[in-house]
Amino acid sequence: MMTSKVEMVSVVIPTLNEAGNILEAVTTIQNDLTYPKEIIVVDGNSTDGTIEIVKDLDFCRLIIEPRRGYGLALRTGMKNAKGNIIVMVDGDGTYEVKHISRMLEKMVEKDVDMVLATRMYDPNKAMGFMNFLGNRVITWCFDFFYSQFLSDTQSGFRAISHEAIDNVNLNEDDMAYATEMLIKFAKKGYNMVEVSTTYKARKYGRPKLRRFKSGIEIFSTIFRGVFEADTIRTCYAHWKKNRFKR
Ligand SMILES: Nc1nc2c(ncn2[C@@H]2O[C@H](COP(=O)(O)OP(=O)(O)OP(=O)(O)O)[C@@H](O)[C@H]2O)c(=O)[nH]1
Ligand SMILES: [Mg+2]
Repeated sequence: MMTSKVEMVSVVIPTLNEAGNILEAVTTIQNDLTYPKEIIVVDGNSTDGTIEIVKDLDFCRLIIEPRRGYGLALRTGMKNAKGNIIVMVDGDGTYEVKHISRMLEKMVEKDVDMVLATRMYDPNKAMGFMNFLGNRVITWCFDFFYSQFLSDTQSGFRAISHEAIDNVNLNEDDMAYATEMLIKFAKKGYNMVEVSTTYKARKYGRPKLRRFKSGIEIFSTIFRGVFEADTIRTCYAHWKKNRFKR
């Protein structure tokens, strides 16, 4: 696996009522990112005009995914992606989309399967305190249970090898999708590194994140991953093979 060359980048952007933010995000990507690319917006049937804005842009592909969920939207977008690299990023203008090229360079330089944008070294500290705290605890648990050294597991801004993502089976429909992806990459031994980026507070619209619901789902994903069938099956097979050996 790993990434030796960026042939084409598919930028996948989930949107749900991001009319105030989406235009700036996609035009910045269109103007800044010089690699061969496609920009795919996966909209959850927004009612605020997001769809109309994206429809008018000839450099964007619009996919409507009427089923609810951040993870579902990303999965649908990725299924339609043609690039050998997939970049996932929010359409809410909070991530520094100018940094996509830096992430891609890092991906090739380090020959890894995923580069995450970490917001933990951002001097502006634009992340809200509760999100920061939740993210910290989740990230500690994830690093501990899966022997990783990430600082921002909840970052929704990632460059991923298309081949690698096709090799893992992702089922989470909502925010836990981001964590499930990391768990399954870690289990396959895929390499993940971070690049430090800045973060901005949301200018328009409301967050769709429901902290309590997502927190429960994320922790259950982390603990389920530890006891998952494949882990148990591997251990059981090992035990069965060796049980009569003395
Ligand atoms: N298509 C689709 N997109 C969604 C859905 N839920 C969230 N999104 C989008 O996914 C991205 C992440 O959701 P946000 O609401 O920004 O969540 P967040 O980043 O935790 O919250 P903020 O701190 O306010 O940015 C945004 O671009 C949303 O518009 C959904 O059900 N369907
Ligand atoms: Mg956001």
